[in-house]
Amino acid sequence: MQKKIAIAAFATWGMFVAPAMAAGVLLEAEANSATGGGSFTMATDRAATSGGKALIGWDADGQWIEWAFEAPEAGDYQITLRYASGRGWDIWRELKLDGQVPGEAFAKLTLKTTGGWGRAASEWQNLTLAGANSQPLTLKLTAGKHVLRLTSLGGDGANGSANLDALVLSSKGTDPQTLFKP
Ligand SMILES: [Ca+2]
Repeated sequence: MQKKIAIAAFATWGMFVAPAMAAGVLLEAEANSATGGGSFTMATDRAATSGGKALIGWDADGQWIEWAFEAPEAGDYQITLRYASGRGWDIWRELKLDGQVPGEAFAKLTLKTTGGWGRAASEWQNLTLAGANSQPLTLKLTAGKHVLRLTSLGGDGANGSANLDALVLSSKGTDPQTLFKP
């Protein structure tokens, strides 16, 4: 299931003051807690996947993946998707946190083509979700249990097909790239 990762934890000791702990959560596509609205396949033949596996066949409008996870600490978390799409058009996803769209920008997220389906490492993209002002979108999480769901809204073409490797939630000061497990 989900892995909680503490990148750096410093104990207060003697006269030394602890820096803030940087933290994040790795949600592997293949280690979801539920899926629906279509049929995913777990692939082990794709290049450079986190955990060695990815979910392919995210093809249908309304098809969704959900993760139950625990936030290690309260705070604002950025969201980074590792995905592949060989479609020649924009594809769209909706993000829900605990059953609600947590802000207008999450109602319709636009993902660009990555030029393939992840058979080559270069066909995967690690995309940190950003708003219209190019600033990273953040989820305000309390410490403890949450549920995150991504749903396909199709795309600007025949469908919104994509493959998903993993998703990372990272608190400020944590490089999301360090949380994937290549
Ligand atoms: Ca994976």
